[in-house]
Amino acid sequence: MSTTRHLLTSAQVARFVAHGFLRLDGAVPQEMNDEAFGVFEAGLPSVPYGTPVPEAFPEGSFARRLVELPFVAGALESLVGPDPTVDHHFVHTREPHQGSAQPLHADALIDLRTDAFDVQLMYYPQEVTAEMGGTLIVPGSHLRRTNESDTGRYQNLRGQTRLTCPAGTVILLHHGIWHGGRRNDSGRVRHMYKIRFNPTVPQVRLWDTTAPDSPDSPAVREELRRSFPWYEKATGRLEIHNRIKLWRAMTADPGYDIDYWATRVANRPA
Ligand SMILES: O=C(O)CCC(=O)C(=O)O
Repeated sequence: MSTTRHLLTSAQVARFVAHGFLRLDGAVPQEMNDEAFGVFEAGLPSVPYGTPVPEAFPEGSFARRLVELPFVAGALESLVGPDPTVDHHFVHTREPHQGSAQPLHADALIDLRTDAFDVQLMYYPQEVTAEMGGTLIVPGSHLRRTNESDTGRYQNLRGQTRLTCPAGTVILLHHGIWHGGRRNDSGRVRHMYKIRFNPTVPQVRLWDTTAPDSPDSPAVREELRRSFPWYEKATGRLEIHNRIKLWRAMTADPGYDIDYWATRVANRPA
């Protein structure tokens, strides 16, 4: 993957750590959006776990050009580092007037990592309107450990978002995010192309850590302490604790904290 200098800032990465995803609206040029439909129709070869990007997506291929778009490449590099591998890619299609929604799920059956994560790219080549079965996402759900479709019995959660977006939008998601394709009530097909990236380096300070918003800046703190409407008043605070743990790992700062929460619960005098 080519390196770009469009790296994320600390506040943007902290926002990803809090929300579990990052939106890049209209990041893909219209010529590529037009081309995407033919590429999807032709079919995509499967990619086994751990395939380096240049092998998974040969030079000049659509997927390679997609992941090398400067803002996409910069955001990916900031989250999974240079030279990630790929283990899966797939075009998710919601057919016109499709009668049912997909149950809420996470794309992780068993994954207890607290200091590392895969990133899933979702790309929408066309405008997605409210009727078109945009992906439902539950912001802030990615660190609430669940096993794949165990969340399927939840129909709606306060604060969930059903994606609407302009053509060419890319979303990068933590692999643990709760999501699902919605019912397509429109007369138009809706495509979403997903690629899963696995880091090959420790996910430590991979973004632009320089000013103005350093990893311990007020802007970062504000992102990390964000609450979401579906959180329980007390248990919801565990999510902030989980973020502190992840931020400590991602910044190599074992003392990072918010309101002494992680410090307090680590106190075990000898
Ligand atoms: O179609 C969608 O919007 C989401 C599908 C998806 O991400 C999945 O099946 O895991």
